[in-house]
Amino acid sequence: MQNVIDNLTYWIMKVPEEFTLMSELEVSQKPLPEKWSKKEILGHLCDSAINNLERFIKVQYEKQPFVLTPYNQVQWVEIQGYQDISIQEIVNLWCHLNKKMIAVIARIPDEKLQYLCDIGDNQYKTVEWLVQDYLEHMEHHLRKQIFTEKNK
Ligand code: NI
Repeated sequence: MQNVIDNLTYWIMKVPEEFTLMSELEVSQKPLPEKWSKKEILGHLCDSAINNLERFIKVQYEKQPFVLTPYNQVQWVEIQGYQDISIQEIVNLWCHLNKKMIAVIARIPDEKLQYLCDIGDNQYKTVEWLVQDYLEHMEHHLRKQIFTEKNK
């Protein structure tokens, strides 16, 4: 899990730094009316942290295999109105949530990393896999949609 913690630590330093280089206009622009702006993508990453924090906590005490309940990502972004919140506020929220995420991940005992979760469609994954997947999902959005070549 140390690699996940190291990478999250890196991004907690990097994300605020990169966003200070972008204008409010740039972070609010939607490529298409139905596509997320950079603000909304970072908001989506806050939602991912909120939902995964709950999972990484519950999986440690609930009956196995823990069943993951999906959440409607589009509705979460829309209902919370990330587009109308300042980028500074979203960056702060994202940083705090990921610091909390590091604290939770760091405390998962080794044996619990092997607990199984039901991710639907008769597929079962370990907690370790889910934690890794949390980071990969985050990095995918950051690299492909937020910090494209220009900002890298
Ligand atoms: Ni996503």
